[in-house]
Amino acid sequence: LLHLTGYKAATKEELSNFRQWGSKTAGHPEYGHMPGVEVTTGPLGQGLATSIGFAMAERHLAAKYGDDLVDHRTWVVAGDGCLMEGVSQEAIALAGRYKLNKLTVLWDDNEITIDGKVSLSDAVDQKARFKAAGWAVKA
Ligand SMILES: Cc1ncc(C[n+]2csc(CCOP(=O)(O)OP(=O)(O)O)c2C)c(N)n1
Ligand SMILES: [Mg+2]
Repeated sequence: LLHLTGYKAATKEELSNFRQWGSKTAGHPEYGHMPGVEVTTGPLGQGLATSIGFAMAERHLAAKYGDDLVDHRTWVVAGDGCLMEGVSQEAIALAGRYKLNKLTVLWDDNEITIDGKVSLSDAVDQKARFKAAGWAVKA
């Protein structure tokens, strides 16, 4: 995605070095090595929870300093595994409670995780979960 959205450091060469020692395309990227990687994560679900913190901070700063100074959106690309982690439920509920409508989660519903098909271990209706927490859901 960084390559496709024009980040110059995310070259094709770096993509073919995915998960190689010393490359900028680590399996678990860390903040400070590649432009566009904005947090160090690793544990599934933590990135989603952090994004809700980003969106809360945006609303807080806009309320304090005005929309003409602070007015941006927060975008998340979340995988099946991110949504399978318990921490995602708390984060989703909090975002719904505060109506963080400048936060958008794109769910990569590719039905696969590291273990194989998602259906091996999970049959949750993810869209219903978000709806239940007060989110606008588009399929
Ligand atoms: C809390 C936690 N448990 C386990 C892992 C190990 N792990 C890394 S990727 C992955 C599966 C990811 O699947 P998905 O989110 O659907 O991503 P996809 O492979 O479809 O891109 C797992 C279980 C992890 N990173 N964090
Ligand atoms: Mg997946």
